Amino acid sequence: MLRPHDNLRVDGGRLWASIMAMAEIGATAKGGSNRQTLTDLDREGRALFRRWCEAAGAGVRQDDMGCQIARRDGLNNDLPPVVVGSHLDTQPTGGKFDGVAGVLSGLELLRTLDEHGITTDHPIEVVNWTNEEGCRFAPAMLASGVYAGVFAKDFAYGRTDAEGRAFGEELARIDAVGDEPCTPRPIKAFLELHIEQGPILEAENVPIGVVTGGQGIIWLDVAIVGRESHAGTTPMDRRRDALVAAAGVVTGLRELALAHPPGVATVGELNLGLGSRNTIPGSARFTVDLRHPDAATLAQLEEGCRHLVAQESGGQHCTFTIDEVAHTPPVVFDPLCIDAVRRAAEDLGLAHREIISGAGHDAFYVARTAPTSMIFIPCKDGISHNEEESTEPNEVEAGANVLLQAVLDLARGEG
Ligand code: HGY
Ligand code: MN
Ligand code: MN
Repeated sequence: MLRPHDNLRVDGGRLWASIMAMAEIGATAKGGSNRQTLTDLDREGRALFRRWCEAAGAGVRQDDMGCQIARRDGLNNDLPPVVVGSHLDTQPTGGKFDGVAGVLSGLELLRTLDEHGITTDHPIEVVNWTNEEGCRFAPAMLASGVYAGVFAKDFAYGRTDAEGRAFGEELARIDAVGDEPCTPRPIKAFLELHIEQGPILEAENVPIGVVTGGQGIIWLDVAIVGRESHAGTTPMDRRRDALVAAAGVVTGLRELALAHPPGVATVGELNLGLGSRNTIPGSARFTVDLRHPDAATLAQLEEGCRHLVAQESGGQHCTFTIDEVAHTPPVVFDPLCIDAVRRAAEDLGLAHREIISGAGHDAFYVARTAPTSMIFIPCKDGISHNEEESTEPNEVEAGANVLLQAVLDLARGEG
């Protein structure tokens, strides 16, 4: 039985053009994006998003973590909104689509409803979550984490980047401190469209991922301290080489992850301080990113990592510290939201498959406060957090149509 607007579709060309226009802000020489959170480029991208939303008839407000919330009123504004969104901040060598595809698919939803004069029963909101990436200010998903009560606002405001600049100061510097508290509000449902950032959908030639949950994530900061000494005069058995200890941890982590499939372990940042080719490294600071879909196995990975740091440090007569930066347990999304995504894909005649998210997303934290699910679209070779990240116009359009139809379904009032 056809329901109103079942035949409504987004304008895929307009959506693609908007993604390309956003990509010009912080464009890198290799065709990617470097629009890191709370930089002047982020401010520019936020201003563009605001202008676009206002032109589509939506009002835009900001909360005190800088999240932008574009709202299209419903027929009954006492009803909780159906919310979509993702993030506009990027990695330093990021791609055009990570986060942006989800935010601008939400914009396209607003534009489509506006041009067809359609008002849904429930209001609709589109959110640009601040600092999803966590590369400039760790941890990742910082604003959605504050929203869900995982992080205190003061903790977030005090986070500093590599130059020592504080999150709260940078938020104020780009005029992104809204007066609305970044705290849970009544939400009917939250849906986040995102590129898969992995190889499964492309390999199976399936255009839509119905995301049922996400793997758990642990971020650790490790500091190993040995003793600087002369590279030429210090015998091998008298060294306290922090880098040798760190290297043992890096290679041990690889073996640990391989022994716990499909777990993954990554050391993405390693810092030796000033460093000198003829001085034995006395200090090695590095990050550890551990992930697994099973909570107990993720705990085993963490325990194994801690053991490795102690063992390798001891082997080099070094001391060490390990600080936990974030711990996000595995996430299970809401069955009704998952069904809405699946039904939309079916009604659109799009092949789809259930999938667990390997990457972290704002939806992981929002899911603690409201019914939530995600829609994945393929990305070329499964590559992301890379300037070559890419997807196809028809793939973004298909995902945006699933988002549109799922939202229309969820935004129908009872009765
Ligand atoms: O780390 C993540 O999975 C996300 O890209 N912030
Ligand atoms: Mn993302
Ligand atoms: Mn990312």
